[in-house]
Parts: sequence; C-alpha cells; structure tokens
Amino acid sequence: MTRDRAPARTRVLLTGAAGGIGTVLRAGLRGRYPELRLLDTEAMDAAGEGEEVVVADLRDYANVEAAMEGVDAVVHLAAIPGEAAFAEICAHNLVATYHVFEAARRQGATRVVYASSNHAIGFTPVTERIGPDAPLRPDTYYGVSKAFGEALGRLYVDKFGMDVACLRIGSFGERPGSRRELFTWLSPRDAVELVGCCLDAPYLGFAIVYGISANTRTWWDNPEAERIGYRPVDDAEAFAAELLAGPASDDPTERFQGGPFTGRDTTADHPPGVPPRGG
Ligand code: 15L
Repeated sequence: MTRDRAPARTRVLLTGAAGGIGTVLRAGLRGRYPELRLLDTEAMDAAGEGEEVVVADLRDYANVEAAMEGVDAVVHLAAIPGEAAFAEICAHNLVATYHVFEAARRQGATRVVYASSNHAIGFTPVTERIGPDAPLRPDTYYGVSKAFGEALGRLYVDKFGMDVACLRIGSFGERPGSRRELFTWLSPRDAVELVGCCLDAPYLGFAIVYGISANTRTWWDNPEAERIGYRPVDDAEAFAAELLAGPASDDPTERFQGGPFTGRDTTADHPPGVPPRGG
C-alpha cells in the first residue's frame, strides 16, 4: 500500500529530547508541527510556544502511555548511546523501546521514527559497501539493542500496519572528528531534514535509512533515504585534508565500520551483580 499525501501531524513526541540530537531536533522541528511533546529523564528548558515538556522515565510503561496520549508520530531517540553492561542496555534500550512501540500502538500513534545506529552493522568490514538489507553485524550489546529495535519496528509494521523508519545514524556532530567519520558523519541540519522527511513522507512502511550527510566517502547505499525525499547538503569531505594529515593508524578496529566499538570492551563483560565466570 502507498499513500500519496503527507499525513497531517498535530502532535509529535520526541523522546531523548534533552540529548545531543534531541536538542538539535527540538530547535529544528519547532513550528513545523503544531505541538512538539519533548520527553526526557533530565530537566529541559521550559516549553516554548507549540511545545510541551515531560520529564519521565521510559522504563515505567505507565509513563510512556501517558506521554503518548494524543500523539500521532513519535521520534524515539532516548537510549544509552554506547556500550554498557547488558542489564543497563536491557532496561534503557530494549524494554524502553518496547514500551514506546507498544504505547504508540495502543494510543493510536501510527508512525515511529526510531534512532537505530550504524553499530547494528558495526562488524561489517570497511572494504564492503552495503545497503539496508545487509546482514546485521552488531559490534556491542548497544548494537544488539539497536538491531532489536529494528526487529521490533518490523513486527509493528507487519502486524499492526504502522509506519516505521529506522535511522542507522552514523556520527552526529557539528563536524566530523576522525578519518572514520569522513564516512559516517551526519551534520545537525541534515539530521533535522532527515527526521522531517521521515515524519512527512506520505508512506514509510518499514524503512531502514542510513543517517548520514552527503559524504563523498560512504560505505552505505541509501535507497530508502531517496524514496522519502531526503536530500542531505553537508559533506564531510570538506574536512578531509585536515583529518587525513599525519600517518595512518594501524588500530585493528579501523578494519570495521563500527570502528572503536568493535574493540574489546570490558565494561560490557560483567554486568553488576553477576560475578565473572570462575570468579
Ligand atoms: C553511535 O551510535 C553513538 O551513539 C555515538 O556516540 C557515536 O559513537 C556514533 O555511533 C559513531 O559511530 O560514531
């Protein structure tokens, strides 16, 4: 099924609104939809015109269902944004994401824009060019949690007819900060544009979209981005001379698209309360 007209959005819920990407989206999407409901566990700047602020923890389902009332689309950013003990990832990324999808379904929000990550495919070698259908190769429990969110999105599309975009975000920031980020950079203005396209596209179905700027160097084919009308304008190449100066590194994690996340990370080995094997 396809629809040909952009859906009218009255209220958009943004989770993780106080975070780095959330703050940029808050400013960039302001005024584009009649009401932006901004949710985070952290206190935020007071609501301006067309904004509501909700301080709540997504691990508690009742909070999520209350925040979803009257919402017709959700941008779900809230998560632990990197590797952590599995128990923490489980609570903040897996359980909270399930709460968001389920509350959306129950409250009649038909569209979810889910902040996935390149770390869902982080163990893909840098010698490979991949698209949205590439096999999942998570590089951390964090990456596994993002793969879980994508699978959950697929379920809610197939079973309940929701529209879901999973954004495999690369490296968000004012500018790329490393050689790897020449391939993975997503600029703030392109991030706003990308999320706006996901909210406004007449039809999403299930879309996996790489969240990157118009980088000259890329590992990722992005047909779904084109389909929803995303036209990024920034290119990390503008920083290439500076980032490529100096000797190349022989760090083995640079063989994989997930970069440093593919290295051995001991924080994830022994969740609190679970003794190391043999310990
Ligand atoms: C991510 O998913 C992280 O949240 C962020 O901190 C960066 O590490 C980014 O990926 C990246 O791959 O550069």
